[in-house]
Amino acid sequence: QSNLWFTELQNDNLSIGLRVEKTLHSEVTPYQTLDVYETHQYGRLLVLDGCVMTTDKDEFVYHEMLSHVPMHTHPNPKNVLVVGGGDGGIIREVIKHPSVERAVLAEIDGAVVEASKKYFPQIAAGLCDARVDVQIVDGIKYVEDHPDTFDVILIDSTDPIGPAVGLFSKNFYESVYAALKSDGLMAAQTESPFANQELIRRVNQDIGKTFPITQLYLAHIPTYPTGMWSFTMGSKVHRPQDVTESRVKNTRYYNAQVHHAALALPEFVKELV
Ligand code: AG3
Repeated sequence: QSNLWFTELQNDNLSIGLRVEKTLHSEVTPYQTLDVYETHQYGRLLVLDGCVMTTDKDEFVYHEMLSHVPMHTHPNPKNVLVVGGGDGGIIREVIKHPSVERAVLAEIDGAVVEASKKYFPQIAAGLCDARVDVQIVDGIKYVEDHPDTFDVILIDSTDPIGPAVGLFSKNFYESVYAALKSDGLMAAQTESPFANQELIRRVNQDIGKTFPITQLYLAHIPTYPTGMWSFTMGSKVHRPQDVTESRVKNTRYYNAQVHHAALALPEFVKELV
């Protein structure tokens, strides 16, 4: 047994530890530090700036829930934009929808895309699909430059510190609104209801001021801080409550019942919205 442990200091008082079998990769990119570890418990682990981004064993929960809840809420999503998400997990789920004609990935750090292709082939698999357009660009600028273009925009960001701060701002949600077609909708990962209450409250207010329909929803992600994770959807017309069945069959977490269950909020979470 190696005695090497990866520890994410989730805040001043909380951490998660995973025993490391092997360090596979470490680099400092122009934007962040990037590490890949082989772990015993969760398989391969991708880390940016010391934070768990994804692991082989639990990535399906996050990637399916950030994509399929909004993708099913839209009746016919053809043009989809993913902001961040350089590992490709969200894109892989998006292109499971037969209606999708074009999926753009706007990732600021090309090193994340390269590392994912090399160390997480199952997660990155969709990046080579003919419908997918990988752009190594600033997502904020990309969104500003493409008004009235997308049916669905998914924001797969890191935590609201460092390179991702701008992806949690009201200005950004307003440009996302403008980049969506007249019945478009968006969803973003919005951290843990146990650890990030102020952020969730603020983001729900800002998205609520920008979009007529706002919906917080939840999933259980074992390797993220506290394990309880939130996502926030903003929609111009379509309601997540109106989904009746799943259009994708090859999922491991998402189905129509899970879709509706994810919209049910515990009392202490309701207070945040
Ligand atoms: N997006 C990062 C979610 C935030 C995790 N935060 C943390 N570990 N402190 C993940 C990208 C996966 N495509």
